[in-house]
Amino acid sequence: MTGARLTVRAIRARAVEVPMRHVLGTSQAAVRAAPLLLVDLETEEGITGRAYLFCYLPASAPGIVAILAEIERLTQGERVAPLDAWKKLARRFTLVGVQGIVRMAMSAFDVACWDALAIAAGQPLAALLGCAPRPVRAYNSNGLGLMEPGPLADEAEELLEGGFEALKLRLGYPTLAEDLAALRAVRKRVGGSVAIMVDYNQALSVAEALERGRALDGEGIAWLEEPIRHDDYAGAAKLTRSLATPVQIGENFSLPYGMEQALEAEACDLVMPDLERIGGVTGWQRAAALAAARGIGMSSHLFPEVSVHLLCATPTAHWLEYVDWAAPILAEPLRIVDGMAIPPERPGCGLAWDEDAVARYRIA
Ligand code: SMN
Ligand code: MG
Repeated sequence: MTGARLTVRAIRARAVEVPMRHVLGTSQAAVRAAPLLLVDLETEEGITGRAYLFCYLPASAPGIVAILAEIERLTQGERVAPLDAWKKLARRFTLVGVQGIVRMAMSAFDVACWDALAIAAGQPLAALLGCAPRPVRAYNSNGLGLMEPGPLADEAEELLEGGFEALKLRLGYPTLAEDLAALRAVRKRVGGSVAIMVDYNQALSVAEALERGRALDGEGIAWLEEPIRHDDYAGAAKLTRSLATPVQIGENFSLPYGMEQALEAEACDLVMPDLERIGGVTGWQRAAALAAARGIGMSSHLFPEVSVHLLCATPTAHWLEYVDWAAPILAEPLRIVDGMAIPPERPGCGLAWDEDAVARYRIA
């Protein structure tokens, strides 16, 4: 089978809702379970490529499934060729808009295509992209939502298990004083050598972000993530110019074009595209080239299992965001050793479903 040419036969998608070990209490909403859509791309040759999406809401899943059915109709019988498929699908979906859940469905198909190609080549995805798979440094992004400083510090300590040397804290409490109290409680507990990223999830106005950002400048945080509305690039540029702390954005970049606009506007110091919004492996590679041309550090958002391969192939790779949300439904969850994510040596991305767990958490 090695090196075989692959042909699209069918796309299967199943929705699961997986309880999270640590509640993700963001400034916008508390997330207690991960609504995931598991995608299987079956080929005529018998190889199956896999991907999963994070749907944010269980209600998003049926819409994505419907778009995947349309993608199946448009690609059935064609060679598995993700760049060609992206071009064709982007054209077919232009009138509805290559954005939102349309772009998420396209990204899942793209990832599944690359997975199938890597499996057919007998290579881990990183190797297919031209890199030796190697450990990637990761920060633990589970939990650390908005809560009282005491339990927050306890959770921070617990999250260092696995040898993590970096954590992400959600901020955006009603007052700056509460933000500082949360951050200082975590810092005190984990010590000065642990990197702390902070994420506001777009909670602030530009004026508030200037005030809170200046106060945080003295606290030694690794980055200040999404302090304001994600698409206010002029506002973000002002913050980037005014604050000493690196400004991080990117989980809401829509396709490489969105990231290019942000970089043109000098809206950030760092970028962290999200696999399902940037356009899968194909979109990621294009985004990585943009970041490399400007020498901007690029981290991943969610999807650590696939992102670990992509960061191996990213010239300005910075940090992998580790979340364990898919681990309960994976036959072989991503390994973390001494705070590093280890790309599996198995062919493909290494995604395989634990079917018993899928049956347990299935919602559609
Ligand atoms: C986040 C991720 C997924 C859901 C909600 C919030 C967060 C992050 O912004 O960067 O991890
Ligand atoms: Mg974020």
